Amino acid sequence: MKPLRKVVFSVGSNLGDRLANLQGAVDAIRDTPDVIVVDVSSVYETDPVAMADGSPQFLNIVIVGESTLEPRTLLERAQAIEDAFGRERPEPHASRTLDVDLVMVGNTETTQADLTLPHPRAHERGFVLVPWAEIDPSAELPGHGAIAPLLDTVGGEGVTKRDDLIIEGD
Ligand code: PH2
Ligand code: MG
Ligand code: MG
Repeated sequence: MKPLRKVVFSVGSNLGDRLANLQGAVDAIRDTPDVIVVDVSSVYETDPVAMADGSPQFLNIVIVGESTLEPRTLLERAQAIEDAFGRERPEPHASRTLDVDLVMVGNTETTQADLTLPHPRAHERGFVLVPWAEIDPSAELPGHGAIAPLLDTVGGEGVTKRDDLIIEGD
């Protein structure tokens, strides 16, 4: 039996129909064999971090699931979902229709050219920690410990819950 690992995705969009793009990502992750979606956060409107001045606001969510898939397979799936939603990659910090990032996969700690786990900046990003803490307050990020004190340090500034924007369930 392959191990069932916890997997956490951070999903963001700041181009096009942002809510539809997030909904599409949730649906596509739910449709992935050997991935179980356990919980999806509320939708948050977030100030762009480390992007060009004047970049549009993001919508962000966090998805917590379980999977027997290897981290690399999950990465490939995430990139295929981005591509399906018209993601273009003109430069690293360009605005994007859809960004699907792997935040953590079980206790995997790895640094490869195209895959670092846990995600190297998740622990310092309010747009990851706020939605994640909403659905999984006792979560721990491998190498960083509990997310609650990380969130206390980072704070929730620039991260606003949008109760009017609903991601549909299965
Ligand atoms: N993603 C980035 C860079 N900056 N800012 C916000 N608010 N939300 C994101 O998802 C985001 C970002 C790189 O992927
Ligand atoms: Mg990202
Ligand atoms: Mg990404």
